[in-house]
Amino acid sequence: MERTFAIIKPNAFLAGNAGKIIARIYAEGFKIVGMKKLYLSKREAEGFYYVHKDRPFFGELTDFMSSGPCIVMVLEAEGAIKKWRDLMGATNPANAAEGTLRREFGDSLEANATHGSDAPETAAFEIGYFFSGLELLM
Ligand code: YYY
Ligand code: MG
Repeated sequence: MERTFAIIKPNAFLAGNAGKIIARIYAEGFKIVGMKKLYLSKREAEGFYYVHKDRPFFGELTDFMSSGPCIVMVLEAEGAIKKWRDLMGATNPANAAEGTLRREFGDSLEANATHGSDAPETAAFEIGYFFSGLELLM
């Protein structure tokens, strides 16, 4: 079993789509081993997206991520990292396949509804950024 880290981003949360996304997560066979609602500060969003700090979109991305509540989750499944990225679809909702979450709930490249870790190392960093071991007991 593998774990990945997921976010329901502020645009999806504020549009009332968190419930639909969580239902889809269960329907696809993930186990949600950790989940909480957070309202990130600008500084917390910058820490999370630190890998992108030199990219031109960093300022706007971290403004967006601190513009409303999100839901952060740890998902468990066989091959969870790729499985979750496949379910999310392409980064830009305009390029995301029919049936993916970003296609259905994404509003723009920046406000693309969901986040998912892209590798085991980033999953470990991202899970540890938001969750303590005591929050992930089962
Ligand atoms: O992993 P993923 O979320 O699919 O894309 P990343 O390349 O890691 O970028 C993180 C985040 O930044 C993306 O979900 C939207 C936003 N973004 C942007 O606003 N403009 C870009 N040109 C590229 C990414
Ligand atoms: Mg990424």
